[in-house]
Amino acid sequence: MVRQSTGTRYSASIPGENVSTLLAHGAIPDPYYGANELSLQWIGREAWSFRTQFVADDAVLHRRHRFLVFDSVDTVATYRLNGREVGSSENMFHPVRIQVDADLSRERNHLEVILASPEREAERRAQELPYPVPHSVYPVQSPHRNLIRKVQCHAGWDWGPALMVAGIYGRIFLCGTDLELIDSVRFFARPQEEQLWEARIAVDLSSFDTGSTQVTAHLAGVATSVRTELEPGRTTVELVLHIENPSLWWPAGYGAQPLYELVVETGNDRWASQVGFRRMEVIAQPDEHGRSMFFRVNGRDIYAKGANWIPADALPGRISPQRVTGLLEDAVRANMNMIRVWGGGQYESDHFYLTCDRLGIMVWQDFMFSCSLYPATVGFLQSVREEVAAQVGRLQHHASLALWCGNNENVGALTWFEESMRNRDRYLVDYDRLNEGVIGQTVRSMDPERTWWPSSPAAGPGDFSDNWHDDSQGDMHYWSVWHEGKPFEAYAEVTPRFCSEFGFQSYPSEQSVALFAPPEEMNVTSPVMDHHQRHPNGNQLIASTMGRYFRFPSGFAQFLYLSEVQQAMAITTAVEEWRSRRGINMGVLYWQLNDVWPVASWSSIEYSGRWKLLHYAAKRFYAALHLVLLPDGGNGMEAWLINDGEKERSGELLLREIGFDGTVISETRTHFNAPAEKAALLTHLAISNGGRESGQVPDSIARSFVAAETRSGETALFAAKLARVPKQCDLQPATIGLEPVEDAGVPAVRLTTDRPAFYVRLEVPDPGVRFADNGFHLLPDRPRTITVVVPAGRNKTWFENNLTLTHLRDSYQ
Ligand code: BMA
Repeated sequence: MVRQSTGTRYSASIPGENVSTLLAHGAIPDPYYGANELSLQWIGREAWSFRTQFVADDAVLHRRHRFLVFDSVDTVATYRLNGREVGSSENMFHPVRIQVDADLSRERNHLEVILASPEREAERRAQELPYPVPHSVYPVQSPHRNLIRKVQCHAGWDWGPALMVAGIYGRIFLCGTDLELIDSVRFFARPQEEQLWEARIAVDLSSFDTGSTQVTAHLAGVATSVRTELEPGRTTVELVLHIENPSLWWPAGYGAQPLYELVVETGNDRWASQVGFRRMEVIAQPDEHGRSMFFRVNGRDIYAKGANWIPADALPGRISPQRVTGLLEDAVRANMNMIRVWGGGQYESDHFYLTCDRLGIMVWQDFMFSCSLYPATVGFLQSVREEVAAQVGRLQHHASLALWCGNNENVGALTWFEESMRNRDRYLVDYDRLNEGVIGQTVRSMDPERTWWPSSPAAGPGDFSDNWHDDSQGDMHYWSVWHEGKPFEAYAEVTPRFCSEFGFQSYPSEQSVALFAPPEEMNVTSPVMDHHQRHPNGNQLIASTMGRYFRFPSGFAQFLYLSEVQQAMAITTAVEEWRSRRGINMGVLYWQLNDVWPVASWSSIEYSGRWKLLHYAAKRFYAALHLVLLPDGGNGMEAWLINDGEKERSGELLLREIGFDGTVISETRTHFNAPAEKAALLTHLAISNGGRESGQVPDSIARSFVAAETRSGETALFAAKLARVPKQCDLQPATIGLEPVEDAGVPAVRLTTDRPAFYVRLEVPDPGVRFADNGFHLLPDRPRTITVVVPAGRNKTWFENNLTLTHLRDSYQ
């Protein structure tokens, strides 16, 4: 790699980028530590080049046409082969295929990819625009990121650093052909009659001559071929296969994920991947509440449960298949069945989508446009047309791909800027040219059977309202609790048909904070902590929410812990309310699953990979069968059983009011029936004076809480809930016993307590440790045994010596 302005050279590995390379050479400090990011902004203002030498394979040299192919080049690039310029590109979201017939030498070849400064390139384009096209601005921000086709959050976000990397990702390879190459293979499967499916396979070919080729498809033991005539240019060939009785692909929790290998061969090329048989529909139909919004798979109405995905790292060079697999497996471990690939990030790797296919994670796929207005110039639209065709061609065959969505919050963005407020018509026309005119039109022509959803949030196609506050139709981004500072109780005031975003921030663990802050900065409002908080008033919102609900924590460690507790509490409140309205609401995706660096954010898994308490809470609140206690609006509590399963459940419910000293104040036992695929109100419990004691100062001190238990066959469920906000509860100090045990050969800890303890957190200093449950409530008469998965290299003794425990009463004096 060469820094163009100085000629300084560094050995580099590809896939990778300049920032990771400089760091590996010790040429820059860690961009994630302290405020180092600020001193590294020069990197994005420089041009860089990557050089290599190679000898071409005979197999390629013998072909009539030869190509150099790059999966993704970030961003504005010129290509030189053996000293001659052979091509250029300006969009990292489509592959670059450069014809190098005469330029490829039989001897050693010298290849150079020169990457212009992304920041200067964006600035140059801004100068050329006939009128400004604004974008959202965060505390550290590279300007005009919306004018170049690069991962939008590389320029800085409200959870991410501004690191305008330049690099090359995915594969670089040479290929040769005498006539044609396969650009993409699209797969359309539908049941024809009982047990018989028709699989239509569209093979998109590029031909470089006139001639003919044989196209063959193999699937599930069946094959078919067709001979086709080719002219130079693009041709699509269709093949039809009939597959008897294929096993159906289901979302996680609803059934298995059988996948079939699909192989397409032509005279000169071969393509292979995996496909699944399923019918995926989005049901957006008028009903008594407005218009529905839910996914129906193989005829079953699916309740979508999941989170929003952002890139796995701010530095693309650090994103490995292992990390992606780990995050997706963690999503499924928390009972998720859907991930939204958010529009400010990137179209993910093939590995990502294959993993989603394998795990049963439905993918809500945004196109990569976010929180901004975008130009509608001829060149920009043409570049996006190529991008969309490439991405639809690459991803369309995946069973997991559930829906195409035009962008993130770009309709809302029309109201964020002075320019677009003053001249909405101009910007709305531009929006529509890009959104419907290019993206929607390309999607519909290449993938007519999959739902095209114009934006997130959106009321639906052809509707240009921003849908932020409309819970009658479409998908909703419900941000009133975080951005508008409303109390958690406000979640109950809306019933989104499908909530594709809502979130609440927390800090990561002390261990993660140590990745960026020196000991003397371990104070929530220290400069470094402020630097790792990108939401302009995020720290104030976290602290003021603590004041609203909790007794203020006694120290820094307690503050971090409590920030996780309140985040888990916020999202649990929302999900439990909305799942109890199953039918009207049919999906929840919280913001956000993961982090791109160590930071205060809305994520449930921190950058290190450690699960925050929210992720453990998600495992509980997304369970297919979930027992919920909800305030009844008065002094009592309702017990609900949410049943996503196909079977009705019946059994016994025990509902108790318990004092904070552990004394049972009252209890009721009832029989319940909870129908399949419904949320059922089981019973109601009046609490003695709402858990309060009158005549006390303050009069609102609560002395009790509610616990519910159900037993239905082998399945036992438990829920406990404070009847008042935690700061008003007279929580008692508890002595918790921790005993390392084994549970069926698996390491575990047994916990006992002399008093009820809330939000009990187990912690060890290794982000790879997974507890079967964490952040739970512990009662004296309900000891718990929690199994633990300890990463390789850590033994039982290490675990026992490093395990610590805290709970809510311990967070304050
Ligand atoms: C949303 C997202 C992101 C953002 C988040 C938190 O609306 O789409 O743009 O990071 O809010 O503010």
